[in-house]
Amino acid sequence: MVEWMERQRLRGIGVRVLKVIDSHTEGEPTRVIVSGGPDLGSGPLSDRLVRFREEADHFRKFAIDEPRAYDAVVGGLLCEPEDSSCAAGVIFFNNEGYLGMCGHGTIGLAVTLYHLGRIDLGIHRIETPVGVVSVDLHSTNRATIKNVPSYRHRKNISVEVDGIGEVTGDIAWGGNWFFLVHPSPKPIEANNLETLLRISKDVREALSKQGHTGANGALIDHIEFSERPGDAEAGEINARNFVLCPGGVHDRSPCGTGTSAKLACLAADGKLQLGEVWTVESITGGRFEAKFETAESDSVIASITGRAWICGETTLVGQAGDPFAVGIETKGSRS
Ligand code: PYC
Repeated sequence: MVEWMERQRLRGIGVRVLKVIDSHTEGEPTRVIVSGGPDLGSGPLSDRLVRFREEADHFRKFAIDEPRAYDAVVGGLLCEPEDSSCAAGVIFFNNEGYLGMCGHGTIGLAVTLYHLGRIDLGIHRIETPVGVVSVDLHSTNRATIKNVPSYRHRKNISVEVDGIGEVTGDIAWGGNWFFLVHPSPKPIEANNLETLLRISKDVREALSKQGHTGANGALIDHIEFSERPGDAEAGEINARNFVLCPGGVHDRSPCGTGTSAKLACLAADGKLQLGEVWTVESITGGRFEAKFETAESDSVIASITGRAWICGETTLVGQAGDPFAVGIETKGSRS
């Protein structure tokens, strides 16, 4: 019913035009809406996110669902920041809903803003629904983000997963909620991708069924498996990871918020020292270099360095009467 009403609403609007810039960060796509997006008013971005979800969710679907995009695309709605010391505000979203923060997306956003001539190289503050982050744009294609404080919420949580048995991991916050499993239940190799997707979805379902959440009952919607590199790469990278995103697809990059959550766990266990560089490679070969500073209490501020490239400047059009103007639901593939 809600879906039907959204379709009617978009049909009623008639022709819709969104200007977007596409980039990818270490292989993971970001689509920034630069004009034509919903007017969410002013106030904290966390409130504007609620308005986006409740009143304008059809824009999210229009911008990143098929037939105009595909499941891996993360969208970013460029917003006027409330805090005037910030260069921009952004609300990130995906094929399933909304994100608190997005690490690869913030690197993509910085490269996009530079491409548009809206920022120079150097350090900029960016407002997100979960707090202000900063980005240091080193060159046209390389940036370091400093994330919101990241922390481990629970250590060594075990869940029983059908067909696999007991899987143990940590629950941690890095701007989104993660369950981090080490070592990975299956080797992190491209030819295991389907199996990793299936197992990670089963782990996520088991966590939810067995009542495990982030702080204040928050849904754990990202699952990260990691493993040590093989001998050949041991000097180059510290770990390889696989991250399941909320919409049922894997992050092509090593996931900025997931890497932040991982650093919080490594720091809490004394396995990574202040300022020490942790290089992580995704299942598709994208790399981030990460390190942390201590924040207040038991959290860390993670810095994540990666590269992004502009790959499209597009005008998305929704003509009146288009039955797929609010996207094609591919929910089946997400479960
Ligand atoms: O880089 O934080 C990230 C991210 C979250 C979901 C996809 N990428």
